[in-house]
Amino acid sequence: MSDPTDGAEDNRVWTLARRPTGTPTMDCFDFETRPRPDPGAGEALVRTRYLSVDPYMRGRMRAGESYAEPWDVGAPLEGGVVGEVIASNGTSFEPGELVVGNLQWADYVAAPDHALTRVDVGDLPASTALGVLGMPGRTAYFGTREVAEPRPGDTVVVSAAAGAVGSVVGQLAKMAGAYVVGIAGTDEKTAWLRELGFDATINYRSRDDYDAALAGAAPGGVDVYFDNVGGPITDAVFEHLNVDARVAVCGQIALYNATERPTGPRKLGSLIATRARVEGFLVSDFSARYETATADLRRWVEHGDLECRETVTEGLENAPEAFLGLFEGDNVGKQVVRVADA
Ligand code: NAP
Ligand code: FER
Repeated sequence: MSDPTDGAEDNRVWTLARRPTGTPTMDCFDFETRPRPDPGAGEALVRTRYLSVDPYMRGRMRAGESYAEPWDVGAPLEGGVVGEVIASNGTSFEPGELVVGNLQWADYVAAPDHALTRVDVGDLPASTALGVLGMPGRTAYFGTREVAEPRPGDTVVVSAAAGAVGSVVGQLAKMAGAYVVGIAGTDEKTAWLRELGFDATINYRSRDDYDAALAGAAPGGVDVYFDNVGGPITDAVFEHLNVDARVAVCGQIALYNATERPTGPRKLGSLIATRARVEGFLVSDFSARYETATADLRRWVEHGDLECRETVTEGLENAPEAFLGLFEGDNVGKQVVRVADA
């Protein structure tokens, strides 16, 4: 049998070719072939199964500091990866174990013990460790329960509702007894949201009268708004907030490719009479409780109480395209890239 660590094979790696202005394009990425890494002392060799593409990575393409470190020009891109340990050079991991980490967009990576976390997805696909059982699922879990706090009878509006975070938020809000309105960009997505139990949906790409759409979908006004997008959709929702409404600011994807910051204030005047509370959050604020969240989410998925969908792009070579598709609404549910089979 051949030694899987003999370094004979090549390793394909995506690097950042240049920083984009506005909407990123394929020429921002370079696909290189490098030698397969040898795990040094205290490192494991991980073979990538799936990698995650996420909206926040647009921020990593910028030079400025943010909550995520910028990617360096010329250096490998990195993000959420689930992979299999194929060799261990003095780590606590055994070959065959499934791990997640913030790792390179590559076929193989050598990583130290502390950069890897063992995952147990049970009978679910390994990719769920990047979706409902990973960062987006936890974002929905804490953002809904700790920030948005829907109560029975509340009207909850979720934007990017058919995405990785939004689709889970809507289902958790239903579990909390709320009336849930989902906003998404295609009829296929809104049909899926209805299957998930959303009470009303708006396809924001098929109409521009957002105000009338919200009046129809949420006639009693909005008690909770889980904002994944910002921009004109959020402006419209702000006009429908009820007294004591809560707005959880999770993401602003509609603005991530903007070349200038939008001028403000936008609709903040609506917060005065409503005394609404607007609160931003990062999933990492809740890192001490990730295990509880993942255990709950896994149990709900296994019992059929929570449905999750994934859009799987085949092949490491197509990872940038999958990433760019997030800004076009190409994904339903969590967007992942399959790099290698089990
Ligand atoms: P996602 O929703 O699975 O994918 C992005 C979706 O955004 C697209 O499918 C698209 O769906 C929608 N979209 C793209 N451009 C848009 C635009 N201009 N206007 C309105 N909708 C647009 O992504 P996700 O991973 O679940 O993330 C959702 C949001 O949560 C992002 O803003 C992300 O940055 C944020 N987030 C925040 C945290 C945190 O800790 N605060 C953690 C994770 C994610 P449509 O077809 O509906 O347009
Ligand atoms: C994190 C905090 C926030 C993280 C991702 C985010 C990968 C995403 C934020 C966003 O999309 O706005 O620790 O880990």
